[in-house]
Amino acid sequence: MTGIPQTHPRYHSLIARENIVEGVNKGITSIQGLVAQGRGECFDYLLGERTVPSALLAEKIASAMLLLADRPVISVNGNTSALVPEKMVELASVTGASLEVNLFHRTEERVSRIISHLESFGATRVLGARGDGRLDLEHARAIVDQEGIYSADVVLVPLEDGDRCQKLVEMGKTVIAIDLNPFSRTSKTATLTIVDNVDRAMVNLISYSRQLGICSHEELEEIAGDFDNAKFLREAVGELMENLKNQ
Ligand code: PTJ
Repeated sequence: MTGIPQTHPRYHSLIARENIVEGVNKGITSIQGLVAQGRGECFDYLLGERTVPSALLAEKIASAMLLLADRPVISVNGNTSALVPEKMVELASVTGASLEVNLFHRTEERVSRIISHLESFGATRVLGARGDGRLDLEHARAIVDQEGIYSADVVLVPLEDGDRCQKLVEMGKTVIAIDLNPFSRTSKTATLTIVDNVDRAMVNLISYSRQLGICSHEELEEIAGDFDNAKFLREAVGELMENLKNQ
């Protein structure tokens, strides 16, 4: 790992890069994951590398949705397991969600490495190795666990591909996406999209889930009840354009 001083103005971004590269070296992140991270970095730069107000509100709503769910699942891929392993384990614990490894570039070896990696951060049970359920898709993201994503009512999908997001929505599930690209098919298809860096989004989701943990069912329903995903996306694009104009 390259020694990055904490005083470096681009410290967080550079550490994320180091973590992704380390993920590839450990065999948990795909090589393609490096490209995906680069695209994310670009959108983050354009958004000013901050959580915009509409994303913060989406994070609050998403936390209420996870707390309200009967069978919430957090979908884990090679990028998120390198970037935010500890935070995903914590969010699962705070919300009572299951963690399930689901990969686009799936190999059984990578699934089992990611499971061990999450366990090293305190996860007690990570789904995804069984793969006894199928979504109607022609790529490996179709392979899911019956007791996990297949039967989930709410699925959190950070850094997703549009196909599976659409399929999960068609199956009647509530899909919460985290995607820095407000133009992506995933962002447009999800029930609720958080246009934020997964690293910042996870911190806010954990914090809101802790705060809202004391709320009644009715109070949570009020928070999660009324939103317009297209408006959140328009607001993210507006922030991006404003940022560009002010350069
Ligand atoms: O580990 P696997 O095999 O499941 O593969 C995972 C990747 C991410 C490689 C795969 O799902 C993929 O190719 O994803 P895409 O289609 O590149 O989509 C990833 C989306 O996440 C893009 O819209 C990026 O802008 C966005 N993104 C990338 N990095 C971040 C991000 N969003 C939030 N935080 C990030 N750090």
